[in-house]
Amino acid sequence: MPVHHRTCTLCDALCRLRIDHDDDGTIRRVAGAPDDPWSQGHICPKGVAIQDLHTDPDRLRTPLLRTPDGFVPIGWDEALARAAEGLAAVRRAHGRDAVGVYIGNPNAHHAGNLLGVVLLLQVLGTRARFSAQSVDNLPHLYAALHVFGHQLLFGVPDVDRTDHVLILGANPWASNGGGLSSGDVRKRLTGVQARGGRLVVVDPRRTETAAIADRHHFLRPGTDALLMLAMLHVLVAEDRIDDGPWRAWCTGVDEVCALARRFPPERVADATGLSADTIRTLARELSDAPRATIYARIGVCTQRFGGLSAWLVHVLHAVTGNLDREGGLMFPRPAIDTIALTRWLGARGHVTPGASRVSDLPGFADELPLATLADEITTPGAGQVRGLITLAGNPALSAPDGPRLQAALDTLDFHVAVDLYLNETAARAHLVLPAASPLQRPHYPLGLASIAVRTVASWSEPMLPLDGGRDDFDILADLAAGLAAAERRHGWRLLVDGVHRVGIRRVVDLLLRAGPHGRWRGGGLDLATLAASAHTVDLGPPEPSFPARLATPDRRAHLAPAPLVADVARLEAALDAGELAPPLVLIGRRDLRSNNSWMHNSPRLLKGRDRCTLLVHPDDAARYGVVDGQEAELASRAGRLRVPVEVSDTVRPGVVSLPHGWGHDHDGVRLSVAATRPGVSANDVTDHTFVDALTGTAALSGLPVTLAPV
Ligand SMILES: Nc1nc2c(c(=O)[nH]1)N[C@H]1C(S)=C(S)[C@@H](COP(=O)(O)OP(=O)(O)OC[C@H]3O[C@@H](n4cnc5c(=O)[nH]c(N)nc54)[C@H](O)[C@@H]3O)O[C@H]1N2
Ligand SMILES: Nc1nc2c(c(=O)[nH]1)N[C@H]1C(S)=C(S)[C@@H](COP(=O)(O)OP(=O)(O)OC[C@H]3O[C@@H](n4cnc5c(=O)[nH]c(N)nc54)[C@H](O)[C@@H]3O)O[C@H]1N2
Ligand code: SF4
Ligand SMILES: [Mo]
Repeated sequence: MPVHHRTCTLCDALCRLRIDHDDDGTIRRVAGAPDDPWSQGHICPKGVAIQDLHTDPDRLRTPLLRTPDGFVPIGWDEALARAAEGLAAVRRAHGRDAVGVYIGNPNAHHAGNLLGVVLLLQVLGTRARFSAQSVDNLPHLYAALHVFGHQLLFGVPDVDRTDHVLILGANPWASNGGGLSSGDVRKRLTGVQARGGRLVVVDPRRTETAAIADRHHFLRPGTDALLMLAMLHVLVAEDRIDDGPWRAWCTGVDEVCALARRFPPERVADATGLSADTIRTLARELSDAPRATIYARIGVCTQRFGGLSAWLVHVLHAVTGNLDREGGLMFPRPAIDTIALTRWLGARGHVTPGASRVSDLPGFADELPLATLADEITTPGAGQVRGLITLAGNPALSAPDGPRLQAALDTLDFHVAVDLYLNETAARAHLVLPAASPLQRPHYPLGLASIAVRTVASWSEPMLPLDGGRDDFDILADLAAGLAAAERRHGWRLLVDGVHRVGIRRVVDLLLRAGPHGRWRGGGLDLATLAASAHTVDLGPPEPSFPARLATPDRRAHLAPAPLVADVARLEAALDAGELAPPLVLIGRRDLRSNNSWMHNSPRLLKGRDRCTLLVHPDDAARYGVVDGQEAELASRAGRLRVPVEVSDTVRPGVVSLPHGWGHDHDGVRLSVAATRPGVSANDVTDHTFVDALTGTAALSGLPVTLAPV
């Protein structure tokens, strides 16, 4: 039986899949690749369900045009011509910035999308750029820019060589290591324990990860920055600031240590919900461990003090001697060095105060916060967004205050969606362009290889022919070329067509050859060597690279950047005003069998118990009069929803937890399996005004809510 090997594109883990199939392409079995040096046979239920994704009758196989009688299938030539005309017409009438773009999460998983998006953005030249970043890891990018001089220098916890991992706001048992590409993340983390090291989880919920950790502490949501300032206080007070070589290339140590003196553990104990003793222990462990690291993910990002938290993670690594050191926070240099490449292209990142027309939030790296998209669409004036391209995204469910954004989307003059499905966002579009399934396209993990715990590279050929959809790279290049032609910008059209003809294969080959392990630099790597390998090519562990790779003008890591230091006053004001401890707050949760707002149309993933439930602590259930298994009403300033309650002491009292990405009961959506168990969207209650004001990231976690029986 023929066997096809490829790297899974469904999450950050980069598992190598082994797909057994018939000569006609009928899939017999999807499994992990046991001989793969990287993922070593690991696969999760989503990886297996890549087959369902491919064979799903609801997966779009033809472009769709909205008509008064609903969507009708049309051919690709007509679809692309209509897209170019429609976008150009909006720009003719209202100016260049009137067409906005939203770049969804799956784009980060495909080299073809990343390259295609760059082409399209160049031709669009619009200020109205939005992406999932501002509901995700923007605080990490913001902190990396300020501390290390480049938005992508945010580092990877070196879990393979450490003795101690503090996990803050991440649940790798469900999420397979978001921002920590590691194949089998569970094996790598339990490996720390097997070596005699320790895993400590600080999370408002006793997660699946917390269940296997050596210790878990229930933190009050949104107080990580306070916790880390108090930990720094302990390190300073107990004279534990490391005296290693990092001091030669770090500035601002004294300033940040002086700042921490304002935060003795006793001052933050009530707000964080952790005793002063616990905070001291957390600090001492980090300092005592020979090698230690902090793995901080979405729970520290999508909250009101995400920027501060991301920054303090770097500070704690530095002052314990764990920055850019084996077993600490490492800064990988992948086979295609995206950091060097983006630096060369001048894309280190920058903050643009006043970028938004409709709020005080800053822009970052030429993007506006997703929390402002609805207002950008509905607020009249120069630059009002009247046309939109949504690329591999579902902001109708993924953005804060979903109903508000849905209503705004419905007012657009022209909206093109590029997706695998007629999802809740595409169902509101005028034109829908179907992307190829993951098994129909070539793949190089351009984005994710730079957050991997080892230097890895892999190539995947398309396994199956196209069946009506097209590779995103081709769609994006054709959209860009079509718009350039419609606007008579012939130079751009030639350039886009040129890059399109070169193609993703040759671009990846050139970048590999020029990369740190490439043929042109004395290494052996090019596309041919990768393509000849059935498995992931493992190029070893990351190596220390500072100060040489620091991208600040003075080649120093800045531990006390002015905007972050200044933002501590906002945190202190919230602490003193008692704002950090509302009676009841909402947090999210992820499940192994779900992927943000998609993969819910896979029968094998959807089966089993209901996963879209609200976890409520028994004390809160009694207090608010809600009952296990019955519906309750969850409300916030922004909205309300009804959801079944699951009483559980795995959440902290005063905290309720609801997963996001559900709510598949919208009109016009074509997700027939998901519609049988639609669930509700957590973003029906999240609030577009509840944000990290420093970075513009939506605070999806820690949102004040009320709860009542139905
Ligand atoms: N309340 C709350 N909201 C959240 C979060 C949370 O924790 N809580 N998490 C946030 C985070 S971290 C993220 S990343 C965002 C995600 O937000 P989005 O990126 O907007 O949404 P996804 O749900 O990932 O939807 C991805 C869409 O892309 C389509 N797709 C998949 N693969 C491809 C492909 O190869 N090509 C194309 N063209 N389309 C494809 C899928 O069908 C799906 O419709 O949600 C955010 N929203
Ligand atoms: N199965 C599956 N895997 C996924 C995804 C998916 O939807 N499903 N999504 C992918 C994406 S886009 C991303 S970004 C990653 C995210 O990967 P993770 O960051 O691991 O995401 P979560 O599993 O949501 O874990 C976040 C944790 O933060 C906790 N938390 C909430 N608020 C706070 C807080 O204020 N402080 C602290 N310390 N903790 C808090 C939550 O209780 C939760 O346990 O996962 C990726 N992998
Ligand atoms: S863990 Fe992620 S990469 Fe691995 S099989 Fe599951 S979805 Fe795919
Ligand atoms: Mo994400």
